[in-house]
Amino acid sequence: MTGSKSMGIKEYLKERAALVDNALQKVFAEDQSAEAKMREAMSHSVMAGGKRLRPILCLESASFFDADEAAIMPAACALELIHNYSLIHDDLPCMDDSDFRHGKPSCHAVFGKANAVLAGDALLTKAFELLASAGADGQIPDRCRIRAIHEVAVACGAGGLVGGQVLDLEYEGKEVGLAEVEDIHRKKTAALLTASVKTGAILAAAGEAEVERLGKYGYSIGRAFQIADDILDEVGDSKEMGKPVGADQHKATYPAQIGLEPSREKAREFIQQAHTALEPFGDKARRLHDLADFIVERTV
Ligand code: GRG
Repeated sequence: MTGSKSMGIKEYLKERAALVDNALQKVFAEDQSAEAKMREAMSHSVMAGGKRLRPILCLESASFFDADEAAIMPAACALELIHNYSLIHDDLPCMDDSDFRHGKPSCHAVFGKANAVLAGDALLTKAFELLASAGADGQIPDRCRIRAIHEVAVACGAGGLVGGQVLDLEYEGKEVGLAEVEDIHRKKTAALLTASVKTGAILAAAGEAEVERLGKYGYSIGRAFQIADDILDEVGDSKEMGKPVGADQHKATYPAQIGLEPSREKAREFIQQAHTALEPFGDKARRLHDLADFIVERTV
């Protein structure tokens, strides 16, 4: 569980990310049936770094309902594997064509394109294996696990993450409006972040109204997160971020639509909505409040 309550958000995120890293290492170490090269390609990408925001959100929302963290952890890891599958595929030459991710050569640059496609496929599949195993020894009711699997599947599919990527590629270099940009953001980014927050609550057997409220929080931070990401692509430091900046110049982005300062204002509006969604949870939501603020203030 989280250490000192006085810890700042950056220390908290570092501590939680280390905990998730540990669990992810175990996932790969224990998967003896995985073909050796695939395991190497999968862990190369997943263990290369990253903020681990999706698992941290999942664990944090589960903690509102006194869930056993060990039972939730496989689901938290699953969300990070899905995120990494999407990054591996996004970096492929047929998509965003990027040779670097998290300051290291991307998966296809090391293992080749075909293995990178397969490593992404295997991570997505492994994620659902982990989700199906979370608390399956009786700690989590089957109905909660099935609902969580459904929630994540919908968020990842053609109406969510994959759909967002399709639009992102389709609109590249085209004149589109703000509505199209918002559609990309909802699907490509907010869907998985929303599902991450909801999954923790669902597995912890939270009530419907609480799940929905946390979903609103996840959606709002997801929208703010992608606007912040668009802004960082214009003004961020590529060394600090571990990936090239300016890569979105031909993309449909918020700053391209409305300019930098109005984009910052819009992100702050979403963060305010996130804070409002958390109000009924009182003190126990402190970390999620801090996380929301971190999302618009981050530099990586
Ligand atoms: C290929 C199905 C498929 C989807 C690709 C993830 C993605 C969709 C594209 C990558 C580029 C991008 C801007 C995605 C939006 C989501 C996002 C901002 C991802 C980066 O998330 P962070 O900052 O990642 O949480 P790390 O792991 O670096 O902390």
